[in-house]
Amino acid sequence: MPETPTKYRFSFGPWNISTGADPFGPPARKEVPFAKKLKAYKQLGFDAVQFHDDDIVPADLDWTATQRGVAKVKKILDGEGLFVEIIAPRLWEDPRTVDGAFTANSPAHRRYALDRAKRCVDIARLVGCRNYVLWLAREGTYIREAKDAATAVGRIRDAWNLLLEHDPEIRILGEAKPNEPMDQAYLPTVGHMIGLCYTTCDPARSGVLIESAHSILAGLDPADDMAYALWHQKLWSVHLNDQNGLKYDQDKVFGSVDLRRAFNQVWVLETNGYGRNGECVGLDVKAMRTTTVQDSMLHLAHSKAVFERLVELVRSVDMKKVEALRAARQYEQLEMYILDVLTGRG
Ligand code: XUL
Ligand code: MN
Repeated sequence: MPETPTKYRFSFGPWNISTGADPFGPPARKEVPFAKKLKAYKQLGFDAVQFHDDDIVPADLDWTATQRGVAKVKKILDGEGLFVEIIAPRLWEDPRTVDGAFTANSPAHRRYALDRAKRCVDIARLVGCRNYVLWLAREGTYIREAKDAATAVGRIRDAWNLLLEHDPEIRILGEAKPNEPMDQAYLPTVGHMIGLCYTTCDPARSGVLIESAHSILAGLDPADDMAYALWHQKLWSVHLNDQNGLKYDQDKVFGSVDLRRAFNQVWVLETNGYGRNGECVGLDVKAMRTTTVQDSMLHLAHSKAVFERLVELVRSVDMKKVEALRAARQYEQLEMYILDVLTGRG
């Protein structure tokens, strides 16, 4: 356990304040204007913003207009006292990424993806952000025979290298997700991502962002995934949220489905010093479709509050007692002790 308590810093992305649209229905609330979203960060007690490239400026602007657009947003951020924690190229909406981005079968479409990804590195530099996230949304297949999977993995690694070479200061964080939108992703788990990191031209600048729901969708425990990445010193950001079983990606309030699973994530982060090298606690959560626009930021405030309460609980754990129970292999008693902690009797 760290000697002086970690002062956690929190982040989220503007997409986390949404209209409630889903694949079966149009927006259910009015769009909150961008400037109002940026104003909300400090009001909600957050420190940093997570962006996609086109959250900042439209993807089709020329470089001069891009620089101008980025400078405008940077000025607002500076005025609000916010910094950019991560930036990610949105490589899944353009018609040229329908068949994947780096792994598309069309060479022209792969070129588009590489150019757009490089431009996003340049935007990261302009906003003073070193953390570049690759969520490889469409790098997978609907049918296995559509692509050669080995070639696809190589293409992802080549793109990763190209980005590292494009800017000697950028760090790339792979965000693994096993499915959705694809049936099957080429790099479905944190383990796959970390394996790839070691094959890049600069493993020291190659790491991961772990999203709780993505680990759960892969049938894995997010706390164990986090521990694995922490051991490799490659956990550079997180997207905390919750997920009720193996279904569509839900992005529920952190801890709202399984409080003990959330407690274990906080335990692993806290006891391994996460946040002490500037890492943020990112939240990738979505308000329910039924939520009104007035309440459309509560899920962020609630997720942060749950995290902070769980930090308090983790800090209250009597580690001597835990160690004694571990040594005596008294796991029944250990489990009850944890349940006591979680139910306010620890
Ligand atoms: C998708 C997801 C994305 C990434 C950022 O499931 O989590 O929002 O976090 O591109
Ligand atoms: Mn995410």
